Formats: sequence, structure tokens, C-alpha cells
Amino acid sequence: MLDLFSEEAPWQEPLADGAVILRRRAREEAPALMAAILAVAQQNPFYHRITPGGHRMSVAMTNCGDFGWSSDSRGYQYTEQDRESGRKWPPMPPLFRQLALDCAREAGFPHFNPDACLINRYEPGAKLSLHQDKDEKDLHQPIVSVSLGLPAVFQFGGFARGDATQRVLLEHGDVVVWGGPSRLRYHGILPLKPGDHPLAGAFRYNLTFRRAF
Ligand code: MD6
Ligand code: FE
Repeated sequence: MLDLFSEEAPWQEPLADGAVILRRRAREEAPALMAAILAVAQQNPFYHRITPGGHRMSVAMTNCGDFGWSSDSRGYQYTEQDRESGRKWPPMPPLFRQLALDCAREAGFPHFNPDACLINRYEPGAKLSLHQDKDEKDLHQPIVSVSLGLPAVFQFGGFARGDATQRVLLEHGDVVVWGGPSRLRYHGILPLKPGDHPLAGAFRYNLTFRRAF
């Protein structure tokens, strides 16, 4: 049950055509989501990947689902195995999948069928530079993004890297769904400010659900 006295009910905030923030949408599930993240990370730990350009990413990543996203000197790609551990990615927990489907449907994407979930972990100072998500085969499927733990400033831009960006704060339990005409917009995360979150400690976690193939 939502406790309407101590928590606000979720609400929707349009970002752009095809993109919406479902504020606080994942708050109720957050403790179970956090536990599932830690269970995935016990099997396939968070790593700081190296970009094709040779830089160590400040965000640490792991994945679950049939495919996982990572980068190394060969480039960015989705793989069935974690190239660090050599093992298959852990299955997507049913709770993850259900949340992603529900959020996609609420945002107007009833046919979303994710096969990959990238889990990002930000420590203070960690950031994600402006980028497009374009390594997925079917760009008609949206992306569902779930933020947990410390808040972060999300930059949401246009279709060229230099376009003006909106800045929005993403907080614990916020879900962003975007697809359609916004699917290839540039976006990023500004350096995380230090803090102490009751569930996530010194970190921000972000789950992004995608259809990779
Ligand atoms: C993050 N998110 O929130 C990074 N990509 O930590 C993303 O890069 C992202 O939130 C595609 C769609 C939604 C996202
Ligand atoms: Fe992205």
C-alpha cells in the first residue's frame, strides 16, 4: 500500500515528445530492487569499464538479462557473457522485468520487451558524458530508466551533441521512459554530489532496460 501520509503518490512529468518522468514510481519496490541489484553484483561484480578511447569510466557497471552492455578497446557492444568474469549475465529478476513493463505501458509503450538491463553505479564525482543510446538493434523500443539512491542531475538534450540541454534532478524512485521521437536524444549525468542515502549509502544506482536485439 502507498502510505499517502508520508509519501506522495507517483506523478507524471512530460520531458519531450515520447519522453516522460514517472516521479517516485519505483519507491515502493526500491528496497527489493536494491536487494536484487546486490544479488546480481555478487555474481557479476561492478566494474569500471575502459572506453574504446582508453579511458576508465567513472561509473561502475554490471548487467542482468539475456544480454549485457559493456565496452572495451573493441568498442561498445551487447554480449551474452560478462567479458570480465567470462560468465553469462544473471537472469533479469522477475521484479525488474515487471516494473519495466508496467512503466513502459504507463508511458504509452505497451509492447516493450526488454532483453537487457544495464546497472550503473555512481560514486561521488562519477558522471556520464552526453551520449546517445544507439547500440540497440530496434530503436522503436523505448528505454526504461530507474534511479535509486542519491539524486543526480540529468541532462536531456537534442539530436546533436551541441544542442541545448534541459537539466532535471532525478531522485530515488524516479523512472524515465523514452522512445519514439526522443529515442536518440543526447543525454548524460552531471558529477554526483556526495551524500548518504538510507538505502544506497554513498551511491546512486540506475537501471536501464532495453531491447538489445
Ligand atoms: C543514468 N542513464 O541515469 C544514465 N540512457 O544513470 C542513461 O544513460 C539513459 O537514463 C538511455 C535512456 C535512459 C537513461
Ligand atoms: Fe543512455
